[in-house]
Amino acid sequence: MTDTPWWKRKIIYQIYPMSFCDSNGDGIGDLPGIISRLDYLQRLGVGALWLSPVYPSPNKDNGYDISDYCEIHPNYGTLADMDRLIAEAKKRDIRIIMDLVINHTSDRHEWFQKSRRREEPYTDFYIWRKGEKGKKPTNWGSFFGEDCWEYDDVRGEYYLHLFAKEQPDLNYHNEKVIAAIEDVMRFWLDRGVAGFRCDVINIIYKEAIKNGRWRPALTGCEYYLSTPGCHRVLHRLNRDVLSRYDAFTVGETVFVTPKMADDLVNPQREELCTVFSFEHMETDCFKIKWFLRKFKPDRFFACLTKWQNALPWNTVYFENHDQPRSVSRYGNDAEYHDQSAKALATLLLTLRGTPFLYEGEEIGMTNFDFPDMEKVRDVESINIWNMGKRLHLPYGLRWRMIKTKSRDNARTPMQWDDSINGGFSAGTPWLSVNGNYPRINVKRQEDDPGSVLSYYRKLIAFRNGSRVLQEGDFTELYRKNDVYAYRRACDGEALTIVISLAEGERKNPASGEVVCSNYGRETAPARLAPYEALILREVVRR
Ligand code: TEU
Ligand code: CA
Repeated sequence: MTDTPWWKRKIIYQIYPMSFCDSNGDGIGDLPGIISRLDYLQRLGVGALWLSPVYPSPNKDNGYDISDYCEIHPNYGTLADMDRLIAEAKKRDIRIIMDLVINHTSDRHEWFQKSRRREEPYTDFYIWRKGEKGKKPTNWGSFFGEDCWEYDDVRGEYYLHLFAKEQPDLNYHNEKVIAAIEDVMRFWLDRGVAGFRCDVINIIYKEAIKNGRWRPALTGCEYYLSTPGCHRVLHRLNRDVLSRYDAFTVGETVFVTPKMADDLVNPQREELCTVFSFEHMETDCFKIKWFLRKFKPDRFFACLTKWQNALPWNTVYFENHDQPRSVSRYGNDAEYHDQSAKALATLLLTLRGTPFLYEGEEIGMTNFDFPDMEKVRDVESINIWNMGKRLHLPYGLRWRMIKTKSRDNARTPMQWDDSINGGFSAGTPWLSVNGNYPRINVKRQEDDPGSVLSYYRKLIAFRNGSRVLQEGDFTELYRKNDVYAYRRACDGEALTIVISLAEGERKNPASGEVVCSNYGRETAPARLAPYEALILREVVRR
């Protein structure tokens, strides 16, 4: 037995509950639906499920606006369903990770309702400021393309919201807020969850915003990104709660540099276990996702190497509920759908770190096929669309932005089979199913040994039994344009991984005995085919 923690050995699968599986025909995925798919997930070989928020919420931001931290949204079921999910998953050796969204609550949360009426102890639970002479307290922007201060008539003050106006930010200068959040964490850990994915956790603590004394800022993030106060709060949550349950944490950390990330995960500091960095998600844009630029594999690979080298342990992910589908973004979802999905699978499962697989990625689900804004539901997309209109951006550009970057690309319902609505729901899905479901679905891929799904199963099974892939160190061997090769090694054993994201043939820079090939090869070729991926075994001589 090794003493390596489970989260370094296993793969984590993200479920977006609204879009995963609807058991009662109301068009919304739910907990009984997830339970009904546990056998599928076990067979896939994943070790934990991260559930995007399933708490009561007015769903202005699909659950990331929580109105009660210790209940289940009736759309998803009940606390009893949650207990059943935890127990049933456990039987299959699968852990459950909850989404902890504590930068903000919903404006419908009881804490906020009492805060606006100045009812103790909630008066200072949020960030309230007067603003001077009818001016907002600061000029910061919000993440969703609007102002970040909203005037509240009841209280006669502005409150800060870094996301939608229905998502007021909590005040971490207030000890009572920290204590209340600790109670929430204990509530779920006591029910048996294994840990938390911590939403935008590196921006929870805003340095003093003095009323009327603010200086204009570019975005405002200089006042709240990885502040010393944020580290203090995280250490506190770790010491008081997380460490006592040996809980796993992954922090979603926006705009994070390797140095900032290291400060959050360095075990000596006792804050978080891991973080999600964003830099490799910015290789097809100029810093802000809406400023599009062409995807270049070399930029992507260089970024992966940079992070692999910078941190002792990373998370590895190419998709989540906020990002476009990887096969459409980094692969070719038309001519080379299967090959590019498998090449990305190989990359995802062989880098050093905890791999996070997002629902549907394992069958190569693609970006949405909506013809216009009418079917788009995401608050961010709608805000950006309207902002683009105000700025007189041409229709074509605006639509291209939405089409390539809308979060709804990843939120279309899971494609289970070729029956109506892809087998997701017998009712009308809350968001349209992608029209390619008759071709791309679980059922069709299950029994096809050549499918993307079968490839994932095989590779996950291999990784689950491979100490080299789980724990081996990382060395970049080759990186040129669209070809990437690296070595993973430990205990005198080594694997070389070669990935091409090219549409044409390329020279193969590596050799060795073929362990895995997305072209079904038995020996390593001299030239790589389009989107070819290989895992090669070599013997390290000492
Ligand atoms: O996302 C944080 C975040 O930074 C997003 O603004 C992200 O940059 C954006 O979605 C990319 O388009 C988290 C959640 O993952 C997201 O779903 C929530 O909307 C957001 O926090 C607010 O809770
Ligand atoms: Ca339902």
